[in-house]
Amino acid sequence: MKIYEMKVAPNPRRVRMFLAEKGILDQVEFVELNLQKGENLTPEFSAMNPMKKVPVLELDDGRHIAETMAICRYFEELHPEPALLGRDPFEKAQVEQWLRWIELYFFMPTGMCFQHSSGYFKDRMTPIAEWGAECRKQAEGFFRFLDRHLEGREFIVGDSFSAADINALCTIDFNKVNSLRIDPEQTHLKAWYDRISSRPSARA
Ligand SMILES: N[C@@H](CCC(=O)N[C@@H](CS)C(=O)NCC(=O)O)C(=O)O
Repeated sequence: MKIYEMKVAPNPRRVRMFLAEKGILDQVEFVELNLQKGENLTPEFSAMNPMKKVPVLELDDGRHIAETMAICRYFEELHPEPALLGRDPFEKAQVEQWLRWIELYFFMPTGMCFQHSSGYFKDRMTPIAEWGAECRKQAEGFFRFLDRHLEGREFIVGDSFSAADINALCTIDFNKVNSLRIDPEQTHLKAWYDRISSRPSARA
């Protein structure tokens, strides 16, 4: 199996951390693309993922799966332990709820703030600085929301580590590109961050 990625990009990192938690990182060969040079915009890559985004998983029989959480779901089905997408119907739904909240209200504004403030992809989109600034406010708001949620909690969902922790950590770390960091007053978020970022998978 191969995964097409760019190692410093946040979506591929989510998959790598997920695989590391499952102990199966070495079952996959990683193929590095340079996104800024547009190596994801070629006809060959579009045939794997018409959305032209990484990560993309290539199975040994040549089939492809795009989308970070679809790839994670595939590996969760193949390797159910440790469960990272919930263990019972309620917990699975809770993890899904949090994955959607993190993706829609945290990861998306984080990415939009980066793209619209930095012009990193100005060869393929029109950056709008005001939209970048608006998205920054949304991302800042989610830091505050997470801090409140994590008071008295070890993990984002229930009493075990899940993909929600992975996705929140990767989003917080990616916010370095927006110069957005955990405020020292956000002590619950900081304590959770220190615990989660010290897991070996965070360096995968
Ligand atoms: N919804 C997709 C988003 C993938 C995505 O946006 N990947 C970024 C890298 S983190 C990318 O490939 N960007 C290249 C581009 O926009 O041209 C997922 O979850 O996998």
